[in-house]
Amino acid sequence: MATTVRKSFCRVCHNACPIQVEIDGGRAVKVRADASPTHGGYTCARGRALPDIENSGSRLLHSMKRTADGSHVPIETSRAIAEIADRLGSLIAEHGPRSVAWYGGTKLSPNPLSEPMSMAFMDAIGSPMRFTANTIDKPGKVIAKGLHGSWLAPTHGFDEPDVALYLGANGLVSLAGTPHGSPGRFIAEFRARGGRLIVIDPRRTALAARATVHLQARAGHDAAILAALLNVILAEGWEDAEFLRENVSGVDELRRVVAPFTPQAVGDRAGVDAADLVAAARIFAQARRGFAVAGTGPNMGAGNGTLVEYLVLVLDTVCGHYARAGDRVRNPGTLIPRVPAKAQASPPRPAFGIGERIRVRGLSNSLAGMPTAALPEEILTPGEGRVRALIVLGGNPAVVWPDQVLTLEALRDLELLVTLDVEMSQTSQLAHYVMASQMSLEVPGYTLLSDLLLFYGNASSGFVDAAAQYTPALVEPPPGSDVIEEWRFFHELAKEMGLALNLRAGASFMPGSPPPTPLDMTATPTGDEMLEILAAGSRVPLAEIKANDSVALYPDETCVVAPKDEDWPHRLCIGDETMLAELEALAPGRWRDTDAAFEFRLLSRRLDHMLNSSYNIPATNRGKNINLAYFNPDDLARLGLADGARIELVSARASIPGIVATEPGLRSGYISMAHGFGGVHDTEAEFASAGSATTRLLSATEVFDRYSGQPLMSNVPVNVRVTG
Ligand SMILES: Nc1nc2c(c(=O)[nH]1)N[C@H]1C(S)=C(S)[C@@H](COP(=O)(O)OP(=O)(O)OC[C@H]3O[C@@H](n4cnc5c(=O)[nH]c(N)nc54)[C@H](O)[C@@H]3O)O[C@H]1N2
Ligand SMILES: Nc1nc2c(c(=O)[nH]1)N[C@H]1C(S)=C(S)[C@@H](COP(=O)(O)OP(=O)(O)OC[C@H]3O[C@@H](n4cnc5c(=O)[nH]c(N)nc54)[C@H](O)[C@@H]3O)O[C@H]1N2
Ligand code: SF4
Ligand SMILES: [Mo]
Repeated sequence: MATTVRKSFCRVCHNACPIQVEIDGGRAVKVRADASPTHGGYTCARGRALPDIENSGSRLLHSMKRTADGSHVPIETSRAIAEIADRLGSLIAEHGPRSVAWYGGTKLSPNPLSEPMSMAFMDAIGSPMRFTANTIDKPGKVIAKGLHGSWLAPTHGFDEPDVALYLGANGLVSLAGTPHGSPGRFIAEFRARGGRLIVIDPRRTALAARATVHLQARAGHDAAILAALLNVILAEGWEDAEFLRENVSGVDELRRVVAPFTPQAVGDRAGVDAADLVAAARIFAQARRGFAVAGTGPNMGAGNGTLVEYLVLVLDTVCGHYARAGDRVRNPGTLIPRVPAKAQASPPRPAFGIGERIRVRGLSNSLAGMPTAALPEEILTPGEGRVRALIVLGGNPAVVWPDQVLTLEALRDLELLVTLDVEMSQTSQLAHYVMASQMSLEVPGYTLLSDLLLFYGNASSGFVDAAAQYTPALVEPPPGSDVIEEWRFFHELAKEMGLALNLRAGASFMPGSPPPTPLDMTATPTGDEMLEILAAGSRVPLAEIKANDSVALYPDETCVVAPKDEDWPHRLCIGDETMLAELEALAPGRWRDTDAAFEFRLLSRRLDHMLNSSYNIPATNRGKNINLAYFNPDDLARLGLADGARIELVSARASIPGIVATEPGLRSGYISMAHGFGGVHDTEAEFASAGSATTRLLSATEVFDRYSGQPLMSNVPVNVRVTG
């Protein structure tokens, strides 16, 4: 067969890089960047390794069933679906629909149909127990937006900012807080234009190295630091007074609560110079346009991610970082209904304690979804409605859910654990059934996720200008394999259980979105037919997007921010009572020192070559298959340790092995180590091949965000035991 080159976009991470895929003998053999107006020919090493990822020796080519002795044997996919249908049917009959839970991980993203079809299935069985990785990531973003209200026009975001503040986010590696495209080029061009960069991170990250001001603060003090910045801005009169007067409530309440957070007191506490805090506040507030964005670190570092995200929104609001009447909307969405823009606030709304309740710790559903960190207890707590079955799609609870000890106990306690995965992940090793899934190049797709990111958080990611790309399936699954598209699994399962499914449109929460489409349960639709349903009502018809074989811009010159309606009563709220009460409790003088018994704090971090636990294979890790424990060189010298030394990290909860490495830019007293590694059997062989699970050191129940249930996952008190 001749070699052909087809265009597509990479679905390994959310950055949607346009690619050219060389296909030989029906297999992808090479991936290179495609020139494009959006990404400027950018790809990363992971994307270019896509042929190796999809054809790797560890790729799962057949579904698996667990046998009585705990090992797995291949099973025909259709047979597995019939058996799962049968088991689910009996569990629902015996324990009710709530006994069936679903968890979607980061790999929901390669296929836009995965999540909507999962939801259609959960609707059909009538279970509210739907969990995602969002509540162990940055759940505060969505909850805080609920409490604060949203501006019904764009934020400045990536649209020609003069200032950017990154709080514990490292976009140059994670592509979080950078627009679609090359993150390095975005930052370089921003700096070259005179843009000023503020980074707050205990580690001198690649991004911090390019900053105008790097506040190398202690972890876990982000709420206090943000309060100090707000205090300086309001005290100096640098706020956007007119915007606040017209559109915002709670200014006086905020002013009162942030007043005790002086730069001196907060600087002393967080280990930074008061003068640097003041400088950062001045730079941020005196810029014309800008954004602030928080990453995972501050969301995980003190069990108060919602408060941190709320104060980040407040910072942008106080500085008026919003499009005004007459401004053009550069990205009104493409594969979703047109987002109308008006220079006015949509008011705060209930954001937590809504919908289904968890039976432990008073936790419940929130705008960020059900609290994933509480699902293990929900599984292990006897009583009516107890979760007995869990379907995991593109996630890896066994190594990434906080509190691995509790998680493994819960996963082992389930009567039915099903995973949809592409390899025998750590979670799959515990599953009753593992459904071998098709991979991205084998399924059609489009950049719906990029549009949905517009609603996620200010300046989180996405296209700056309206753009979209469709890709057909480029290759067939490997010969002799028996793999299934994730959405089809749910379609087949529903058929088998005699259920009817209704598919919601991609942005079903938007006004103007069509009602759910009843699916023909006697038919076997194609992925392309399903994508049509999902894009119903889109601003640009799917046919038009399909007509371009690469990413294209779909501007709408007529989309301009309309003026505020006359007598529009609503305002953004920067004085939310619950948030301010939580902040008040952190005021200087009310601080308590905790965990003095632990010498170090363990920080979360991301690695260039990985995506959480996915694709730890030679083509991506190039021999670096374990997660090293990075230390400041002075700390290592004091401990008498050198690179490669074996240690034990000990928290109040558990201990894990680690291998030492030096990171000169890390603040003393911290260890920086990636999650998503390790095994489930606690063996030396697992450590040698896959490193260790930092989630084992975490407790889900000690320190946690009371709105999302997200526990302390960074800044975790640990001691170091030298073992050799
Ligand atoms: N200690 C600590 N814990 C953390 C974090 C941290 O910073 N520190 N970060 C948290 C965050 S932000 C997140 S998002 C979560 C991640 O939580 P998860 O999403 O649950 O974990 P991933 O490791 O991303 O899991 C991806 C799984 O999908 C599989 N996979 C890969 N490609 C495909 C595909 O095409 N189809 C299917 N069906 N499966 C596929 C992979 O093999 C892997 O098993 O972890 C959280 N946990
Ligand atoms: N290459 C790569 N890219 C990824 C991923 C990956 O695994 N690899 N994962 C993806 C996922 S799921 C997500 S959610 C995003 C996450 O993207 P980011 O949020 O940018 O995640 P990190 O790169 O870990 O950066 C977090 C930073 O927070 C700092 N930090 C830790 N604790 C604290 C604290 O208490 N306060 C402050 N101020 N800083 C702190 C850490 O030192 C670290 O530099 O990345 C996505 N992109
Ligand atoms: S940044 Fe890398 S992994 Fe992400 S979409 Fe682009 S090429 Fe793929
Ligand atoms: Mo994440």
